[in-house]
Amino acid sequence: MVENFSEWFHEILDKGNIIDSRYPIKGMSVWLPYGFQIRKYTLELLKDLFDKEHEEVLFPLLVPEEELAKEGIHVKGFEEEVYWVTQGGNKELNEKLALRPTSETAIYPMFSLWIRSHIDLPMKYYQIVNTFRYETKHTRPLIRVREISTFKEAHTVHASQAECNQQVEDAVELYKEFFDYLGIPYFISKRPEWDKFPGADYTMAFDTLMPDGKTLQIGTVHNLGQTFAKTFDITFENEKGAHEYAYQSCYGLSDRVIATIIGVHGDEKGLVLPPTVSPNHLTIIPILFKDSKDKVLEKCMQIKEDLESEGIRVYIDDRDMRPGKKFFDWEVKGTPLRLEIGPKDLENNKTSITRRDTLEKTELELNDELTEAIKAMLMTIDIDMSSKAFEKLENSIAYTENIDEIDGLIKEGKVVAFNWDGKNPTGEAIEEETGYDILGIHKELDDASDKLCIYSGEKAKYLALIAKTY
Ligand code: PR8
Repeated sequence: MVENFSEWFHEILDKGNIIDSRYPIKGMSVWLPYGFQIRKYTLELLKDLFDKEHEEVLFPLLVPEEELAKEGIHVKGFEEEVYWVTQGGNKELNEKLALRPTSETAIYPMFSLWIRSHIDLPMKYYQIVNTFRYETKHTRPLIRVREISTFKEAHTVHASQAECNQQVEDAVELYKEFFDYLGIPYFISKRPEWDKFPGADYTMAFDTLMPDGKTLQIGTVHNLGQTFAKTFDITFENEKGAHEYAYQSCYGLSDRVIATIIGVHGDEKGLVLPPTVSPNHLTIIPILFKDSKDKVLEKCMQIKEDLESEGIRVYIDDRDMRPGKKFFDWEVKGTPLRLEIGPKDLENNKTSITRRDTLEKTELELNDELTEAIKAMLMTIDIDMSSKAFEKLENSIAYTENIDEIDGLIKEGKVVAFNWDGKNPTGEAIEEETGYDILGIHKELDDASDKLCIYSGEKAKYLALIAKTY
């Protein structure tokens, strides 16, 4: 799998019934039923987190050229990636309309109309929409797409810089919680100046490590300061009656979340889904013979009902196919638990259950304790999958004080931590010399630290990370 992650990934998307990327527009794919369910459960998790403090809204897909062009740095960052609508039927439009690459320029003119007083603040909205980016880098299903079909974007407005800074920290915590539910490990770093979101004061990014040793940016939180408020005239009357520009943050996740669930947890047999987002927690495979079929199916139904009453998602696979083929199919689809039950099991009052993550098979008694035993197994799977993934990520960090070692370490699949003076020219020179990307600042170094920058030899301010990135 590591040798050819890309091939493995495409095969899983197909065999796992996740998406079909043969749609005849580059960078755009079709969600298939099983994939759509994983997407649905992932969204439910995120919405539960968002709904505690945010409100959901829905903005139009099209943005007038005039609005998109307003924020100079922002538009510069996206100009090469915008799809334009220029015609309505046969008629040329008076004004070009952009397919949103992200929604700042759609949302903020409306914020300007809605926000009047400090009483209206903070305002915390989110939407789950598709966005379009004409990516020029090599496109890959879910990872780098031109239609981001599941863009989860939050936009907040605040009355003070301090509150806005706090929101950025809270959003980082919210994303941590989200990724923790999925057992997806991450590095959090403050992106270097040259890699921050166009128009932001600074960007905090989540990256994970994919099996091919490349890091993938899986979420970003941007502190926008007052830049957009000044451009879009988002002002409010403060408690003293004076008018001030508001402070803003925004943060986003994409289809990459699903790519990461697949990549981080999968193995050579296929998907390994965390119970939190698996369409079925348990798949029952009845071993059916003519004379005992009804009895076995009746038992399966009873187990299903018992488990469902406890919130466990159960699917009985009674398709007319060999059990071996079904085992294989559910291994590819990554169902966390597979339970087999046939006439002999009924006689012995036993059943066997297999964990997808470890492939371990256990015998369980068919009694009143079955539901509890399965619940406990699901919890264990959740914890084990997460610790395994986090451990792998932690072990992937290597530290060096010698710039010449970076290439070798990254080729071994490592993410490299190094000391940096924090200066832009030094950072850019390090990227140039090594050919890799600086993820950003991982930790600030203590003032008393005597560490020196790996490139300039001057006093280092930060421990930074560098990696081969997607
Ligand atoms: C914003 N505005 O837009 P961001 N394919 C898949 N995933 C992608 C792609 C792509 N082509 N491009 C970006 N992502 C802000 C925040 C509203 C919300 C993913 O931020 O441009 C990346 O994981 O940083 C990225 O972190 C996230 O979307 C948000 O995009």
